[in-house]
Amino acid sequence: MKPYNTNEIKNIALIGSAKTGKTTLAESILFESGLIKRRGSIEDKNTTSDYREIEIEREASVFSTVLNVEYNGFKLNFIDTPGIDDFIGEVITALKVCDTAIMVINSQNGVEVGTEITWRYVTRDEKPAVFMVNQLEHEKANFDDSVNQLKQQFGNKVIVAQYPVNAGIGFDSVVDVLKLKMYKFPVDGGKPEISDIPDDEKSKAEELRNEIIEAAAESDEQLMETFFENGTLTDDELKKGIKMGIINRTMFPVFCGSAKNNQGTGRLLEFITESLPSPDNMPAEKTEKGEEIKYDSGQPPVVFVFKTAIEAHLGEISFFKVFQGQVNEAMDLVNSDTDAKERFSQIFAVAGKNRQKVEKVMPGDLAATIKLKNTYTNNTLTSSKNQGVKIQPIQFPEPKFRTAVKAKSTADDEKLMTILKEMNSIDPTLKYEQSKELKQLILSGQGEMHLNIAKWMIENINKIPIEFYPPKIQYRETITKSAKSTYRHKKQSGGAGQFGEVYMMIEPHYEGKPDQTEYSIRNQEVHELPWGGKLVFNNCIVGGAIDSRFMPAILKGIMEKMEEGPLTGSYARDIVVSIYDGKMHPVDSNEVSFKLAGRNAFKDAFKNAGPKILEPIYDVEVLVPEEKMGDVMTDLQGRRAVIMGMESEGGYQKIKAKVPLAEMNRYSTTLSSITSGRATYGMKFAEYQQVPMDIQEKLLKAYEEEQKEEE
Ligand SMILES: Nc1nc2c(ncn2[C@@H]2O[C@H](COP(=O)(O)OP(=O)(O)OP(=O)(O)O)[C@@H](O)[C@H]2O)c(=O)[nH]1
Ligand SMILES: [Mg+2]
Repeated sequence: MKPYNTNEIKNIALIGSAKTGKTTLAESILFESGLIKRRGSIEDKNTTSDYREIEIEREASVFSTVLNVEYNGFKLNFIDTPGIDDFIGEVITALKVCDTAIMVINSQNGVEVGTEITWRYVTRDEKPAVFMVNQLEHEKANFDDSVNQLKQQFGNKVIVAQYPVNAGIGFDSVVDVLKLKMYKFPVDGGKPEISDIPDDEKSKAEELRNEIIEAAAESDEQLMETFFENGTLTDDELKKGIKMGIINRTMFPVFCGSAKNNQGTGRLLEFITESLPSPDNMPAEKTEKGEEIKYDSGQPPVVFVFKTAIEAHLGEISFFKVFQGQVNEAMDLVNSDTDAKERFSQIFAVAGKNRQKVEKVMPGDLAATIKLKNTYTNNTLTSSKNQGVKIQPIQFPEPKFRTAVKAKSTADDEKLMTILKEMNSIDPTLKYEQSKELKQLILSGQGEMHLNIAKWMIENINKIPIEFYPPKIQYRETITKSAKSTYRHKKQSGGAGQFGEVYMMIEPHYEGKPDQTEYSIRNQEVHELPWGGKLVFNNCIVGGAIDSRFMPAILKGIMEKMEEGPLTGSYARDIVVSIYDGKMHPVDSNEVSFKLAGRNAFKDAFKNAGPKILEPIYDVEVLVPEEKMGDVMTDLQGRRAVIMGMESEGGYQKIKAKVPLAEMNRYSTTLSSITSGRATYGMKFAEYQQVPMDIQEKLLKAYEEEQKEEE
């Protein structure tokens, strides 16, 4: 394939709710542009985009797929993204490197929660967008309802560029408001018959055309003047206005058709080449330092890896966007993040599993290379002249579903870790952590389906049987009142003895707490604990009752017990310890003795200081359609949630709540089942709070049982 210049390139993300027809539309696009000779379908499990085993099995997209086509002298790069909320990371990635989003709408359902969710990222990233109202040949298709919902949800910038004349069974015609023509498609799609608009559609078409002309005029002052002078715009002026309106996001045009029957795809492609922005029409990408990188082909290369994947018979493949300079085959670049030297030995233009070799990639274009040694998603590669430049990384969402995982056979443990590492480099929203605290391997991601699909791949592709089991909660322990204790450690068993005695007072710590005044503090150390919270350690010894060289040993003993809290073995936090007296033995006192005395004194005092178990609380935000709100609230209340607020957002309610992590188990699944998949949520760690008394009792009992079992 020949290299395309920046102004001959369009990068487009196909996004939308699940099963709206993105992959089917992509298939029609590939067909229309001549890249494939036969259109595959989801049902026949042979689309270009959903070609991975898991996608064929599930008949749904799981990964995003980069697809490029050449059309009317342009190179169009599409990224077909999965619609299921669990794979939102793929949408976020696609929007990072694309200049326009095509939001596919299923005309049977109009705006769906997936539309809403993905739109939030379109807004966040300030991307131009076009709507494609799909599935118009379906008996339940309702174009007008869909458009009304789009306008209601996203405002009057949503503007009709095409509408169907006969949506539903037998659909074959649309009126194109821009061309002021009717397009009549053959039943199985392809080249339309273009004719004048029938008389009974004329007034509607003209009304809509006036709307679009006005919107186009508003995108530019000069056009506005022309419009006022002449009362209309010429075709060229209209085109210019639409392009500007799209770039400035003052206009979101609506197209329509049937991806399944390839009705409307050709005209959509034509519109893309005429009116969607090229990379250099859009604001420049920024580096981590905030400097602009402007698609300049004369500068040394800056290349951003936005996706990595493993392909059968090929190994690791890295997808990249050139933000500056030209990238040639066999070029050596340096990774700004890992310092690795990498050779782009072969470069490909990719369309799903099809690859074409290219020799040169110009700025703004997307391509792929293989066999990079030490380069991952979000890395920037540069020539040595540009060394150190890093493109702002893709911001992935926090995980919201977790499970503990283990290999069924311990012999596979190490292999499992390697696989998880590889999976994380392909999908950064899939995270894993060997938790020292919980003694579990924790896998987390965007939902139960996300993790189940990971499990499927580990078991079916890597052939390692694994097991999911309930993850433990990172409880903490603390105290609620002050208490004192003394502990004497004494051992006399021939030879050198051991002796250390410690008098200790402990109190709860909180920010701004005044120091205790009962004993004067000679020295204070504030320790930030690695697991959160603090330990304040006061030396209040007078008259040398304990030599100061033993203080670190006492502290060490306390720390040991804090690491394995006295109640349930969880980490303890937010405690002030004052050592106010003690005794030494001239011969037998040593560090070990004081460590043990400190540890046991702490344990005793802790038990009398109103000890409490703390649990992690998360800020949870649920986005739910109005009519499902009651059910979601009832469910949340059953999860000990404290509702912090509610606001409406379009036709949705946003519920903000604080919910204990222990109650969020399988939330994505429950939420999905009580709302028929129409809600979504996000969660983020907020704080630790005391658990209610009854739950504390239960946890203490469970710990006791566990200890007994271990004995
Ligand atoms: N009737 C009708 N069905 C369609 C059309 N486009 C897609 N479908 C069907 O809708 C289902 C989902 O199509 P996909 O192309 O996989 O939709 P998607 O948006 O890529 O789905 P995900 O990637 O899973 O989010 C399949 O059964 C398709 O055959 C259409 O224009 N009309
Ligand atoms: Mg798909």
